[in-house]
Amino acid sequence: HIKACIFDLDGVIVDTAVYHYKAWKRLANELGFEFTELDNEQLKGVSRMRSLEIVLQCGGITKTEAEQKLLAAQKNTWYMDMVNQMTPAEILPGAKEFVESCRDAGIKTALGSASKNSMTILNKLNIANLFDVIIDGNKVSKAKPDPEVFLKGAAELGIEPKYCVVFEDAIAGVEAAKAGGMKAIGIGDPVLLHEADMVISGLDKAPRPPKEGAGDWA
Ligand code: B16
Ligand code: MG
Repeated sequence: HIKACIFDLDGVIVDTAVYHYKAWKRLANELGFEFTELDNEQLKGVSRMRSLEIVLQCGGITKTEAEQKLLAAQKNTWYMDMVNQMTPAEILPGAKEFVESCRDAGIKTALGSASKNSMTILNKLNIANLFDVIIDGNKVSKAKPDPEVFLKGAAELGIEPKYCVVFEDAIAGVEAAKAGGMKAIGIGDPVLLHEADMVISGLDKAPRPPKEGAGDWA
């Protein structure tokens, strides 16, 4: 019996990966090397500082910790310039409707994202009020695949993990949900996300929960 749905942000509710990619590519190019869309796949669901480490590895470059902080801040400035241009039209198909249908069915909703910019993004999309609880990169100390982000979401909602379903597009995110004792619905490639209980192409394809009191959700 499902009592709460926890949603990842990038790749589930909105596709900010394209903006992350443009900003990381610009950083790489200024440092004198190429960064491809395929390289960018490795950054999905990964924290900002870990992403930078991967980018620098792609260029075979090492930087001091102080330099890394500056580079990550520079990337984030470019990224936020793009985020600030976002509109609600960029919400992924069916995402808003699905979260609303959960709420109509009496199911609690939470956001569980690695992004420290989650609040800004949700506000640009006008959907911050769709989530009962928001856990973002500012509230966690351990990155996915550690289950901390989702366990905090469940705890703040007051729902036991076994009654929670997590919607995730990243392998590390699916692993985090399973490690937390939750159900996981993967969004994307069934081969990559084989640890999920079910994989769909997007929230427009998610089975709608029944209206409150109308019985159980398959
Ligand atoms: P920020 P998610 C993740 O979001 C992104 O997938 C990942 O590419 C990004 O590096 C991470 O957020 C941190 O983002 O730099 O904004 O703090 O998928 O967990 O919603
Ligand atoms: Mg994601």
